[in-house]
Amino acid sequence: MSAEDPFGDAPAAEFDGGTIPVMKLKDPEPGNGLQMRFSLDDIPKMDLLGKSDPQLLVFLMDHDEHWILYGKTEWQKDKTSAVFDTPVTIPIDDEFKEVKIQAWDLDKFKPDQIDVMSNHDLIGTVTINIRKLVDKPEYSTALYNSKLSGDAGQLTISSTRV
Ligand SMILES: [Ca+2]
Repeated sequence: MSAEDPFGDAPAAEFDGGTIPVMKLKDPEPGNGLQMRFSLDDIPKMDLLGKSDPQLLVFLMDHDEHWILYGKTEWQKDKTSAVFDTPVTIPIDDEFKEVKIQAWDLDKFKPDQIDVMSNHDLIGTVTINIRKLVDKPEYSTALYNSKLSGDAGQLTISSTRV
């Protein structure tokens, strides 16, 4: 994944094409969590037929400077813009400086196929300093994908301390 992500300066953890490993952390202490809600606009069309089927994945960097999947939204079907219902809460902690968010277009929806990311297409990626999200509760940014000629969508994050 890192080769497709010029803005993620660290490699993804060893990925064999199967299910992405998930980082497990204790829930943040009250007041030390940042609950992020997401919306996505101008989603590029990744499928030949129909619109994209977006889902967002949220990554944090581990001690070995690998991005590890930490949380995800639900997926939605056939969208050019989407407001996701599922928030993701990350810790506000000196251990984690940045968060990486990827939008994927899902192509296979059977339960035993949906967590295998090689079944899906990367729409775009952005890496954001967590401090910026704390300072700016409504944060909007473009997603990037070196394989797309145009924009890879516009991500808006509404953040709340929890
Ligand atoms: Ca699709």
